[in-house]
Amino acid sequence: MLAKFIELERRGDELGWLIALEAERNIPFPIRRAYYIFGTLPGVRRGRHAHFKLRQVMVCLAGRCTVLLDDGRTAEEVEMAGNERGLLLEPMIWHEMYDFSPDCVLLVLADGWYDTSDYIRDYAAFRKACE
Ligand code: T46
Repeated sequence: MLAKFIELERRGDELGWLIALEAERNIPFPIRRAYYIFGTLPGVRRGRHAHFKLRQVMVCLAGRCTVLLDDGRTAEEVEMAGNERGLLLEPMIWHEMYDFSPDCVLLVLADGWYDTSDYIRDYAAFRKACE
């Protein structure tokens, strides 16, 4: 299994619910950056890269989408829907996101600041780096 999920414990009561994301507790690294992905148009494929070093956790806050994970040997599709589990995106995992519902919101927590030099955007180069 390439997909590693983190179960996120829901707190609250009949008044409503809350999920806390805590660095080095349920999120297994210090968080340097958070961003969210929304308003993705129909038919769009996002991601299509791997990171050399970055660790990330993705949580689907609303709607749904599909994530493809590929470690250079095997590939796996994961359905993202529901805010009670996070998907751990480790370094050197090629990932693509697609089949977004119009209301999909993906929250991503990362252990590094935005750094374009950490991206591998060429799939052949990624496969070679995996050898
Ligand atoms: C990833 C997947 C899951 C910034 O200015 N700062 C940022 O922190 C990020 C992440 C992006 N940007 C800019 C760069 C582009 O102009 O926002 C625009 C969209 O970024 P990108 O095309 O890289 O978005 P995705 O959805 O393809 O990929 C993103 C992350 O970049 C990536 O690290 O793992 O989500």
